[in-house]
Amino acid sequence: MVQMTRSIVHMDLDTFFVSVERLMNSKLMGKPVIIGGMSDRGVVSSCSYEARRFGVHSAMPMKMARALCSEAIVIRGDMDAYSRYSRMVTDIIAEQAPVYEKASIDEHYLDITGMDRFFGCMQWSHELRQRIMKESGLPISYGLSVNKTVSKIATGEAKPNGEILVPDRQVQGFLSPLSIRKIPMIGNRTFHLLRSMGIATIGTLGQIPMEMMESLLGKNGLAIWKKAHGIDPAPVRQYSERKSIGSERTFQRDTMDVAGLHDLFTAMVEKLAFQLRREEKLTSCVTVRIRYSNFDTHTLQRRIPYTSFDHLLIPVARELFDRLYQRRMLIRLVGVRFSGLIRGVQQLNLFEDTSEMVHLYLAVDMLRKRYGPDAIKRASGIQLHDLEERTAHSQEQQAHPAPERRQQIDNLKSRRWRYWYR
Ligand code: DCP
Ligand code: MG
Repeated sequence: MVQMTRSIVHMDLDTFFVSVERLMNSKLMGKPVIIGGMSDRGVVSSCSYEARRFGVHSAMPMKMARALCSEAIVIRGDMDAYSRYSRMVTDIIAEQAPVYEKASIDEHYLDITGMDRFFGCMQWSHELRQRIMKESGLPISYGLSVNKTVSKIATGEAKPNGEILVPDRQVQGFLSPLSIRKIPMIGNRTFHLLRSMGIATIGTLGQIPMEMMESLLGKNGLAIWKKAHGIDPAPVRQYSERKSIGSERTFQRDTMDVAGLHDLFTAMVEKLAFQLRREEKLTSCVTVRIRYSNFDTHTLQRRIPYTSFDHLLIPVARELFDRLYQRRMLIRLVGVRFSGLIRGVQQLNLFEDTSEMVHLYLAVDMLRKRYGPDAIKRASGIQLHDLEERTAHSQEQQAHPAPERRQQIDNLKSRRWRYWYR
């Protein structure tokens, strides 16, 4: 069977957090703006092009960014607003695109294969981009090409405020002169290794035999080799708000112990939030469920700004439970679920300016990664031991497949949201 050439769009908002701040305060237009925590230990989340001219870039330590650009206006994050605008853009895309994937808080992949029969893919994408900019007020760029990798690289080249088409026959010519850094997956270490071998451009990288790349970098080497040749069969995975992770407990003996149940929610949320962070995901919706002894089941859910932090999620789960638990009746089952998942890592320092908090999370997650999810728990969650011992069965479900391991490791290594190649 002849494989049909696909038409894949990658759209990414320009200087997303900064652009939202500019919508709320037009005085920030044309000025160097940095979004990041005030503490020296924080890193840059987003920065305007005026700040980039001084060498500032995302994930750079704030201290360094301020040293490079002392006149920059530094703003603490407003995750609430960013989440609202992120949803607004997703809603517009969802209305127009046949298949789309929300890849992070500000980027989407669209599979518009076949659209050319009606409009022409470039025209269709152009109109969608115009609509997004008009309705949200935010600048956005896109790349249109034959697969996700090439389109993502094209978006990077189109920025700021641009659009690029890379047709099938031009893929090699487009990639060749670009720096190897532009290949998603090439982190700092791989970059320096390849640079030390005199490899600077994707074109040169493409001349290295596949076997050599594999022996040099293992499986990763093979994947990089493919990307350098513009090969990427990965499908656009339809985004669903309903994909979720959750946890449920059924009690052997039904209970009315509210304090114990609060502790149980703490422990369940803590475990799930750790799972989010480990998989580099954020949630934007919490659902709590209770079942009374007579099997009456009630659920309540709340949309929240994107997060993966237990100290933000625990109060939401507890509050939902308090609102649900109105009839002083015995409870048979409780559950909590996170949905509206996207890929991403929240910069804690943006919102909580205590570096102790950042370090606490890092330390706790490290212990859990090494010794297992139960290695360390909140004190309030510990008393729930009693309750847990009575647990007849505990069920953890995952309604979607775990993301590719390789990508997780790469994301962790580069500690960035998604631009591995910058
Ligand atoms: N982000 C973050 N920490 C990072 C990287 C990103 O908090 N290390 C947040 C802030 C960004 C948003 O994610 O605004 C989107 O990330 P991008 O990499 O797309 O960066 P920008 O949208 O800011 O800039 P660009 O115009 O290059 O896309
Ligand atoms: Mg962006």
